[in-house]
Amino acid sequence: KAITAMAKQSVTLDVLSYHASASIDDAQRLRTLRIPSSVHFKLHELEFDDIDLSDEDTLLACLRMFLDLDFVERFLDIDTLRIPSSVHFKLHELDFDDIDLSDEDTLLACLRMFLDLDFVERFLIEYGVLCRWLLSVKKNYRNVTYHNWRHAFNVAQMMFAILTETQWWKIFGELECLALIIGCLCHDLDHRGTNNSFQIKASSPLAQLYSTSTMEHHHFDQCLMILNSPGNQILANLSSDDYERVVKVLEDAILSTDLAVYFSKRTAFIECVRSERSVGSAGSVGSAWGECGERRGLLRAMLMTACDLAAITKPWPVERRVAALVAGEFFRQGDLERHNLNLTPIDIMNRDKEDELPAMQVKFIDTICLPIYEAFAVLSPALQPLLDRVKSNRAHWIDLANND
Ligand code: 5BB
Ligand code: ZN
Repeated sequence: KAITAMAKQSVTLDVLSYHASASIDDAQRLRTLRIPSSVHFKLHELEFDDIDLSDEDTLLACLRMFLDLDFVERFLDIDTLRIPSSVHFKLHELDFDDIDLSDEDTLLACLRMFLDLDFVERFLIEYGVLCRWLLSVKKNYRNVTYHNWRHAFNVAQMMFAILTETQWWKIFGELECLALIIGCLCHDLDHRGTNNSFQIKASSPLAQLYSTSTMEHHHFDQCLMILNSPGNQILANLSSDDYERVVKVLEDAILSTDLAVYFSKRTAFIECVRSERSVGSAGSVGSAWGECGERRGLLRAMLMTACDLAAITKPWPVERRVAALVAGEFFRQGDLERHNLNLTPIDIMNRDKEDELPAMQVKFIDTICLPIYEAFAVLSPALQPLLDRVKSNRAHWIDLANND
């Protein structure tokens, strides 16, 4: 018996001795390397040859496969990183551009917004939960050309900049500000790069579920789903009254990003702006906007649209770049309509009408953008630069429209 036991043990030891464990240092070094794309490594090619790859390359190529198959989360360590200041990220600036930020930077910048608006302390948000929630939100955006995580991040940054530069955060209070920032980050969750009318034409399951504001209802659903997921519950420590209030404001905010909702509220909003003149540059809570729940609701809805469309207020090189992304997504929907639905796409989604893009932007500015930024410039002098840049971009698009 004793001999059998000893034999067994030695077999076990023998087997174990063949397990080599990598050094922590090697793993740490691998972590710091940039992982080239699958195209760089030719990982998709059947006639792939490893001969030119170093051993380290083969490890990086394996990491690339895990990442591209969505098996791993790259940023699991963000809760251990130092968060640079809002000044470092230029988060207060209305002409902010995300182009030089890495994906990790965008996550850190979001953490910075939550910290600076005092949400973490005020609502007792567990830091690890906040980090996981942000990662989940980012992961639930798709790889479409415009309605992706970068768009959501830019919309949230614009909300942060407006709330802080106008001091309107004092009008809304922490609860509504929290709902607005969460709303911006979540407002296009799981966007497929196709609009509401496409869902209806394709009789997609989403259109069968929601006949109006189809995508926006879905974005809100996705938002609630993440907020309720284990380990992601950033609202867990709110009282049930506060929780319900945040979710209601959040629903309003996300549904307000439907252009149809914007048109239905705009007239009333502009009428309020005319009669009131000024929110008060210090955002005095005694003003009609602070005290009247209905007006505050209108202002929140218009803020969502102003932030959603803010690419049109950016310096010309940024606006030009983003407009190309919007056009790319529209054209892709047009292609889908042609090939999958056998329809002729409308001009804005028709690749053959690419030349008319500048004229379309002018129409977009005149009918949708100018009225809202004009009203905002009346409400706060701090927002005048938004209006000025819309006008200057309009002149650029007019130029392009005439030069062909
Ligand atoms: C906008 C409303 N849509 C239902 C039909 C098309 N119009 S549009 O004629 O004003 C128009 C807008 C036409 C072309 C456009 O882009 C061509 C590149 C745009 C446009 N839309 N241009 C932009 O720079 C941006 Br940003 C956008 C916004 C795209 C997202 C639409 C959802 C808005 C939710 C508030
Ligand atoms: Zn959007």
